[in-house]
Amino acid sequence: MRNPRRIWYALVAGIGLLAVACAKHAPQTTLKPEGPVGRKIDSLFTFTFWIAAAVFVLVEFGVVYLVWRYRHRDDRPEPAQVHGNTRLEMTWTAVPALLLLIVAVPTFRTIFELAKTPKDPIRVTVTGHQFWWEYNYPDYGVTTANEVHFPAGRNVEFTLKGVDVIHSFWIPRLSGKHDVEPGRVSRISMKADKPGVFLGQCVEFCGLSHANMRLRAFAQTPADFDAWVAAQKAVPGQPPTGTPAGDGFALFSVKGCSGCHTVAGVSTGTVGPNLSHVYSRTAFAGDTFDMTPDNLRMWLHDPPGVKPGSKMPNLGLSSTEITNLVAYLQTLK
Ligand code: HEC
Ligand SMILES: [Cu+2]
Repeated sequence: MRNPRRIWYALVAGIGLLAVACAKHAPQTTLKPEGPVGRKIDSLFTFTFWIAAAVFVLVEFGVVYLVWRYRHRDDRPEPAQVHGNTRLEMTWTAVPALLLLIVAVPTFRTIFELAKTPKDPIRVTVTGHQFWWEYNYPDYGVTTANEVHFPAGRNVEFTLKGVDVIHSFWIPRLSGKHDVEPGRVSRISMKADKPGVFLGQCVEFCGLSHANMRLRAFAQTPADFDAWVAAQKAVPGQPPTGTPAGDGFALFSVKGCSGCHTVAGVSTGTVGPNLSHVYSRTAFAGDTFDMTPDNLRMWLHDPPGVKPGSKMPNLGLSSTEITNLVAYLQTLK
């Protein structure tokens, strides 16, 4: 044992890795798909996994056995040295080729099935921004951010667009990943079996806050989805002057928020998320912070301070200005 401590480290790391597999609360596991697309990918994975596992065990067992069987011993002569064995070489070429062929059949079938355009889908255009997701529903005239809603049991077709760097859109329990590239439009479809909330995130390193570019998908009953669409289409009312929210509303233009953010009936900025109904979301800033007045305060105080690299600048707002702006944001339900 040259360095027993290293072996301990390796052991602890190995056990740690193994323990990860026991996680009970794993909202982003791909191993428990909740829709037909996820299931197709998962069964392909399971099939390939068992073939790979069998090959692994056979090869490793063979290596360990041969090392042990022909290990050096002083009292034993050197084993016969051979070079070339046609039958063996043909076997270990043919068997892997056959295995690849077997794996290729369901792989190709799955690829073609997943590429099919779904019937009667809900259409959502996804735009990846550093570091948040924009969702636009062309059929409903709704634009929102970070949280995407769709009816369960119905196909959703996401059209993916990028505007800055490469991102990757992934809702692990519903579907595979798909890159979101600037200058290129691609599509990915999925469906949730039943209502539920699914977490996802950007899976292509895109800058400082890549890890803070998460997303949340709400699969809803058709009635709940319709209600959500109706609420998102509503034009928010303007708060009465003289109240904190009214002052916040005025600050929204004075402080330049309106230049970057859209609020229906008020402003048309597109640099940041659409805020028309921001307070109806459960979280904000790439699904990083829960939607609470305290968190909004923290955010407005210094966005890049709490979310590194964020494209929303620190606007040097005073405490009172923040109080009023938060009061206004809370009216945007
Ligand atoms: C220079 C453009 C710009 C200005 C000015 C700006 N923002 Fe932002 N804002 C952004 C961007 C970009 C994001 C997304 C940041 C992220 O998630 O990394 C954002 C995010 C937000 C969010 C979170 C929204 C969500 O759903 O994730 C809120 C709330 C917000 N801004 C409010 C304001 C307010 C209030 C003002 C004015 C005091 C303001 N912003 C000024 C660009 C701007
Ligand atoms: Cu990203």
